[in-house]
Amino acid sequence: MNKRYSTLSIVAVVAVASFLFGSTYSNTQVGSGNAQSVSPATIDKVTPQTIDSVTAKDVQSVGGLVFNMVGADAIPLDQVAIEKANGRTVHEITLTAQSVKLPIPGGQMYDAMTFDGQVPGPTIRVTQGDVVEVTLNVPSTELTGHSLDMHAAQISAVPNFGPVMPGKSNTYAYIANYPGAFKYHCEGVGVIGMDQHVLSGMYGMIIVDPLNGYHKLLITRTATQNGQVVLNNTLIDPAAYEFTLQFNQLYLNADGSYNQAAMFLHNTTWTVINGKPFGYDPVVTKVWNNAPAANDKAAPLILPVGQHIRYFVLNQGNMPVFFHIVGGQMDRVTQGNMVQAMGTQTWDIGGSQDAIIDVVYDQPGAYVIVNHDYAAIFSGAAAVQLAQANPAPNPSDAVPPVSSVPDTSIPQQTFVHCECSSDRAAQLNMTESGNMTGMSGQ
Ligand SMILES: [Cu+2]
Repeated sequence: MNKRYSTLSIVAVVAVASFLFGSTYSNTQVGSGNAQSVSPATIDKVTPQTIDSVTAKDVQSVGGLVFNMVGADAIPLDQVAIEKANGRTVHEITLTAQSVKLPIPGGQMYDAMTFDGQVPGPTIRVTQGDVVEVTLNVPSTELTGHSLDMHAAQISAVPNFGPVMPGKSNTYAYIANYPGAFKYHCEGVGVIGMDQHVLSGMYGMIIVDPLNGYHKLLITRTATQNGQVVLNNTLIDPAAYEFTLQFNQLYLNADGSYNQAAMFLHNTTWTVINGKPFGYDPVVTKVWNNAPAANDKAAPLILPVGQHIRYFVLNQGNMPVFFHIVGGQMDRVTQGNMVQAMGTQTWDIGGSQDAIIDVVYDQPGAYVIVNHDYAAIFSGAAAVQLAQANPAPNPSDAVPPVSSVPDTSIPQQTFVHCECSSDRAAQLNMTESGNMTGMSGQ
């Protein structure tokens, strides 16, 4: 079985790699050799408009698929200063690839690949229309190359997301035109090894806030009036207590190395939220009780009752997330700049998809966030939240940097909590205001 999967993976990787990085483009004729196929001619009959498809000629006219042109929203590096002078904010972000050992429950360690020694990588926060100039450093001590694919960019994958070998770095810049909570991740080396790198920890989130801020939140409850039940609609201010929740899986061999055969079977070893299985559950599983490092101990999220809570949720993994809050409902779900639902129980979030979820908790108590897939819940996708009258410090890896858009973020006190190396934990401990600078501990 292992051989079958590795053969399949090699074929798939070569196919994708040859598409992305091959030096020639060969046009495959649509419909050849298959009478049932739809040819361009038959499509023309059912669609009156002219089909302006990408042809080999089109691709060749821009130099083939290996080309050094920038995408529509890419900024040549020598124009970043011009954009700044024209009024755009420029964020210079540096991420460093680091392969480290990180803890899993039971006192074991696994072979993690990270940005900056932490899983997920640092959360980046910008505003719609800002320039993101990002540099990936790969130290010479790394045993493999890495890369950086940012989903907030509309930019040519080649060469921007291409391999950065040990001892090298790569910089590119783009304008973040759409708001959302976008994935960034390593693509391995020319997509080879991408699964291993992402599922071992090389992923993170970049929040792009809407230029004009978030809308007020309409919440619907009921009341009684003159002996009748009436709707009680309230508009809540956009300013919110904010949390990030990134779902993923770990597929591991007994020695903590990556298990690709398990990945192909979706045979999860651990399901993680913000890098840790049960990292916000000190109550039920207690799997982190004996962790030696303070930043590894499980801690619940603390929510103020009756206040606007905003979750930035991102599925970084290999399986769907059925996002559900035990005891809660989602007052609003936003995806792709559109409100998708108001007052719903569970929201499906596919691979590399995000959702911005707004909730007001009316009563104090325990509300547990889960991926409502039982295999996911019982392998780590459960986060305890306590709603209480007074806000309290929250785990830093669940709190994003404060937005620079007015009336958006309510600043929170945090303490260092992370799936991270001891060096990184010490660094975060020294940067007490790390979550106020546009780039948080996580
Ligand atoms: Cu990598």
